[in-house]
Amino acid sequence: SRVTLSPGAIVLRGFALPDAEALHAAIRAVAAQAPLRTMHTPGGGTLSAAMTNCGTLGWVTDKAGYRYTPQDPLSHRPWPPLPALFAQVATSAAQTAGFSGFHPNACLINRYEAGSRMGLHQDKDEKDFTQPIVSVSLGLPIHFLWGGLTRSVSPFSFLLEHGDVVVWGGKARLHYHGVKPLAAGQHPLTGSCRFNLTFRFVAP
Ligand code: MD3
Ligand code: FE
Repeated sequence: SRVTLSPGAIVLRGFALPDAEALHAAIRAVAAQAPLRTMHTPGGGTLSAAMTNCGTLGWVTDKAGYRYTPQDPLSHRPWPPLPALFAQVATSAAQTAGFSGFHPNACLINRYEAGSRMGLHQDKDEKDFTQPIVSVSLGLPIHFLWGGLTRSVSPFSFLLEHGDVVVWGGKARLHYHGVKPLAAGQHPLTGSCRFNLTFRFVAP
């Protein structure tokens, strides 16, 4: 099904289900080259989701701040290339949601374990906000929080499940969002975790 969450935010329920096993295998292959790791915020906090990247640019945070880098700071090597399947799924989801010509160059992989969460934030490190963001959920379900263009708008919660893809463009691109702590569980494909793939076009 194709549901509009708010103008510009289109939920494609189950869109990635046919590719879920292959996507999971590709995540493992990327993580074998660029391990999932815990990152730190400039303020001294620690993110509870483990992260890695593929594509020409990867999102990182540490004492120096949030940014996109061409190299993995752990290995000083380029991030692994975007698997062909990742690009296909992201481009076809964007097209289905009405955004043709989306060609992401960055994919952030988030791994949530029981208790991992992500506080309300905006994605604004990309510089180019004309392109949508595509997110793919795999594994355990999580309650996603969808706010407004300012922090003062109370978010509402929405369940994101295995195989769901959401395309966030236009007005939705700069909305505050986050996820509630992951509830413990077991998923046949991913075990005790949830993976989220976030595809972006980041201006070089
Ligand atoms: C709405 N990730 O990595 S996915 C992130 O579940 C992030 O891992 C969450 O927020 C996760 O930045 C949420 C859905 C999502 C991703 C990016 C967005 C929603 C978005 C960008 C703009 C608006
Ligand atoms: Fe985000």
